[in-house]
Parts: sequence; C-alpha cells; structure tokens
Amino acid sequence: MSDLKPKPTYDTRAIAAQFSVLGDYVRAEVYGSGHINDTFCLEMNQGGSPIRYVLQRINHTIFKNPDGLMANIERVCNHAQSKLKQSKAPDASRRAMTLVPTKAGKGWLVDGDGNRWRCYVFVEGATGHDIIRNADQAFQAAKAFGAFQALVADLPGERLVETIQNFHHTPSRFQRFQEALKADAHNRAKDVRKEIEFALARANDVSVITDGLAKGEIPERVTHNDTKLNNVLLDNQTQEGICVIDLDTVMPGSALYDFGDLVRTSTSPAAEDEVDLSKVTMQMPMFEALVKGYLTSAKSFLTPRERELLPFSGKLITFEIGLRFLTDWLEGDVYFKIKRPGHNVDRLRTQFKLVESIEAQLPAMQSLASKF
Ligand code: ADP
Ligand code: GN1
Ligand code: MG
Repeated sequence: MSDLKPKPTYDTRAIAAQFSVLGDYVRAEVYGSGHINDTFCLEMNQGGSPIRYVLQRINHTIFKNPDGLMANIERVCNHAQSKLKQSKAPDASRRAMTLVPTKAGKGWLVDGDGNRWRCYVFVEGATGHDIIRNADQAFQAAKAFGAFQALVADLPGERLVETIQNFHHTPSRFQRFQEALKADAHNRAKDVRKEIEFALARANDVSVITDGLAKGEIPERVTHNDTKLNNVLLDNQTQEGICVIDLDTVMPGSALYDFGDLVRTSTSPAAEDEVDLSKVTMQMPMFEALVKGYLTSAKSFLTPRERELLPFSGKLITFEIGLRFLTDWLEGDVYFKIKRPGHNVDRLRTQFKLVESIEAQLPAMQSLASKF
C-alpha cells in the first residue's frame, strides 16, 4: 500500500502580502477538496470585518506551463467580466472568477522557489458540492457549465494554450494504462485484477469522441474539461449555479467531455471515493435534470452528433477517469492527491461501478435524451 507523503508548508502570510488584498492578514487555511492544487482560504481583517480570498499554488508538476495556464485564465476571466458587465446581470461580481493582481500589477506571482501563486476574490454565499443532493442541483450545474461554454465561445485572440496535452484523449489514457500495467513497477496489479480485466474489455469504446473530432464530425470548442460537480458554486439561497471555478483546464476540447464529466459526478448519490459500492448507481432523474439543464444553455449550438452522444459521453468520461485512477495506483500514487493508502483504488472502483450502471441503462438514457 502507498506511503502518504508529508505535506509541504508555505509562508502564506508572506505570499498574501505580495497581492493587492485588503486589510490585515488573519490566517490562511487549507481549503476545499480539489485533487491537484494547494488551495487556501485567506482571511484578512479590514477594520474589524473579515474579507476572504482564495489563494492557490498551482501544481506545476502537473501543469508544466503554469505561465501559459495563467495567461489563459486571465483572458477567460477578463472576457467573462466584460460580457457580464455588458449584460447588466444582477450580482455580476459573483458570476465569474476575479483575479486579484499582485502589488506589482501582475496576474500571478512567482515565488523564490519557482511556485506560481494566484489569488481570487472569494465568492461568498455559494458552495461547491462534492455529492449531489437533488435533481435541481444537477439541473443548475449543467445549465451553468453550458452557459460557460456559450460565454467562452467568442473568446477573442489566439487558440488557448493546451495546459495538459491530450487531457481527454481517452486512447492515450488507455495506452498509458497499458504501459503502467506492463511495467507494474510497484507490484500492485495483483490487487486490482478484476478492475484491470474490466478496463481491457472496453478497449473498443475509447476512440469514439477523439475519432469524431479528428474526422470533423464533432466540433472543437473552448471547453472547461473538469466539470465535476464541485467545480461550480451553487448559490446557498437560490441553488442557482452562480460561478464556474477551477479554470486550469479551460482549453480546446469537446462539449462532450464537459457533459460526460457532469454525468460522472452528478448522477450517483455516492462520493467519488465511497467504499460501499452498493451506493453507486446512475440515477435517471439526475440524468434527466442534467440533459434539461445543459440544453437550456447549449441547445442553440450543439450539433446533432453531439446531441446523440450525450449519454455515451457519460459512460466514456467515467471510464476515462476510472482508468486514470487505476493508472495512478499502478504508477505509485504520483498524480492525484490521496488521503489514505488505497485511496485511488477506492476511487477507481466507484468509477467502474458507475460505468456498469450506465451501460445497463444506456438505451433508456438515449431514448430520454432524444426527447428534448
Ligand atoms: P483544484 O484544482 O485542486 O480542484 P479548485 O480551483 O477547484 O482546486 O479549488 C478548490 C476548492 O476551493 C473548490 O472546490 C472550492 O470549494 C474552493 N474555491 C475555489 N475558488 C473559489 C472562489 N473563487 N470562491 C469560493 N470558493 C472557491
Ligand atoms: C482532478 O482539480 P480537480 O480535483 O477538480 C483532475 C480531473 C479529474 C478529477 C477527478 C487537472 O480535478 O481531471 O477528473 O480530479 N484534474 C486534473 O476527481 O487532472
Ligand atoms: Mg476543483
């Protein structure tokens, strides 16, 4: 089983002092449940009132071009803010991420150790949920991610930088899995034999979306690429999907990657790392709410082929992320943050269980999706 690595510590007071934040430093606590970056909730005190910010260290082992990534994010945030201003949307400042500049006027900070830091305005009164509670949340999340795709569809300027090459290229993910299996560098394949068989049996599914993109049957769009439920903040009062966050992977992709990841994270009532697999199941009312919510924002631009593949995308993206957890287990837990030994095994099992559940219901999902 894996050894948990000691967590590095950072001088968040000194980091915060280099951003144009208001008030006096109170504390910065580790925040959220992301698997990739180091996120802190920074609390400042301005004349007795607390002001919060999100301070993040970008994981530059994973994001090898953090400056290109931040340049993408600056463009996306500026574009979103200016469109929101034009539309005179109520509560505009909570509807898109706002970067707080450094005192030197830059969009991000490079510290003495080469770490890249960014600071966002904290969107108050909203929550990123790890587990779906009801169909309205699924509707709201899908509507918000569809609206985000519509928002960035007319992003001016050059093609965005690909912050991780082949991020949703499922055939490449499958190949990497096969290589990790062949090497079995940590002698861990023996613990996941059944899951390895499950993965190998689905080799024929992996190229459906990438082939469609290559042949021009599926259009390339600017997509979010990490549309898990907790990457959209839902307003605590109204439950509206108020702000899409975690913009690291906003880059060229397919709308199906985004819809597929919504199916993965918003149809099952179980946590991604649930150990009781009997809880993992694709719930049709949640899927229906996702389709309705997504089409509310995306109906006008989706092509017939994209519409047709919405249910399948849920199966493929769930399989792909399961495959990535499996690969990370075989490679020694080097990518995703883990909180316990075997964490990646627990995660991959929920994903493959969900794939099974989707497979069993795919015809019904297809007939439902074709009705809207
Ligand atoms: P990761 O890439 O590691 O998933 P995220 O960018 O998703 O990191 O941030 C981690 C968590 O921090 C989110 O799940 C969310 O709860 C919180 N968060 C991030 N940005 C904001 C924000 N601007 N306002 C409020 N909460 C935020
Ligand atoms: C990671 O950053 P976070 O925790 O929102 C990962 C996604 C996976 C997800 C699985 C850059 O997302 O691709 O789908 O974990 N992000 C990256 O929960 O690899
Ligand atoms: Mg996240």
